[in-house]
Amino acid sequence: MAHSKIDHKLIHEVADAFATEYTFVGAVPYGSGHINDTLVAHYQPEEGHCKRYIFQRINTSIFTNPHELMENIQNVTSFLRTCIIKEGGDPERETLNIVLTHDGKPVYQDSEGGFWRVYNFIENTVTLQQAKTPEDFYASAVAFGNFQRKLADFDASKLHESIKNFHNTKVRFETFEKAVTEDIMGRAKDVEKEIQFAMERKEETAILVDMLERGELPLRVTHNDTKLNNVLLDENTGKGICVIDLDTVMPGLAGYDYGDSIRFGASTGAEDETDLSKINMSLELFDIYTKGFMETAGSALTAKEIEMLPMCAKMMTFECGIRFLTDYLQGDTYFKTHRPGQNLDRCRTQFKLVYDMEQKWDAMQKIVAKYQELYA
Ligand code: ADP
Ligand code: GN1
Ligand code: MG
Repeated sequence: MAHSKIDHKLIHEVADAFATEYTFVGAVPYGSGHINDTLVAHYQPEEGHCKRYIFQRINTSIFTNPHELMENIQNVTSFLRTCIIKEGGDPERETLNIVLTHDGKPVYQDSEGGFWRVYNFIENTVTLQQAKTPEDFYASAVAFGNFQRKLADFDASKLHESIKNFHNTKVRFETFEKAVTEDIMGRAKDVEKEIQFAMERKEETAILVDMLERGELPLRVTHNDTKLNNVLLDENTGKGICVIDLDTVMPGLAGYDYGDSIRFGASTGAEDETDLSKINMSLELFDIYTKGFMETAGSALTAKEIEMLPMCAKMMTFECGIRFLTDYLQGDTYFKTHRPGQNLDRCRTQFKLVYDMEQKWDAMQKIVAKYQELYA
């Protein structure tokens, strides 16, 4: 029942459960996340402007243990808070702050079975669906690089694995192959080209997973979902203020974070653009992100991790492409869609980006080597 319609009665029930300040006015849908139901809620003080909160109904088909999930987020945000204070930053703006329920819990189960959390709204920030300028993208690189640097001392054994095999591209590929074989919606015949594109790259899905298994790449605490709209940028200065969407903070490869950012942010078009002639991987954006990431996180990376960054960018993009295609074949049950065929459009942009990266491979490697020399 966790995915029922969110009506006024339900919103009021949620508002009543949390220890927020002031009088609840109302809440409306917010943001462009593909997973959770996000609302912005307004509260009126006796005088002055409204105070805002983020209400989020956790997608429990995907995050099946919301209690463990929120324990992760509590642990990570309180660790970050201590780091931020030590570094002289502002812990109210530079990390998510959880609002507890009246009985001191980080999550509330509503009368229909849905699980909710509330965060303070971080004001005077923006989230971008696409970099408006290379500087925006650079700012996100610095934010994600610093996030990874700060979490380097976080005890990974404290983390529950919120989604098993999240970036295990080999396992993702097996799931995709099963979806093709089962073809429950009868859609495989319409996407033969896409299926073939994926099949031709099957062997590459093992590269990173096998290196990790052989101990050639170290496991670190990573964010795992570093798209541009998961960082809040300061509205005035453009600086990366706060990394959000902490549901998938888990042990992973440093390159997963780097790669997923490139996948989304270095594209010259939207993730669901239907005109593929508009989709390319911009080397200018690739360069500036690599600069920001290497400046902040580069000195902590091994030479092998750095060498594999271009492969991580390609694999995160390919993996996302097969995930969108799998969801299309399975009837669009995982990612939120707003029109028919949207997951297929998303798959096609990812595959176009993979293709374009293959054409630009030497240049990508040269850029990474340039920043390795400067910052590692
Ligand atoms: P999803 O997991 O569905 O992607 P997110 O946690 O990324 O959900 O939230 C969706 C959007 O809501 C974000 O892209 C951002 O615009 C906005 N958002 C989330 N948390 C905050 C916050 N604390 N302050 C301001 N905006 C936020
Ligand atoms: C989802 O939650 P959101 O919208 O930030 C997805 C990511 C994908 C991304 C594709 C938990 O991210 O893994 O890369 O969509 N999150 C989850 O845009 O599956
Ligand atoms: Mg998000």
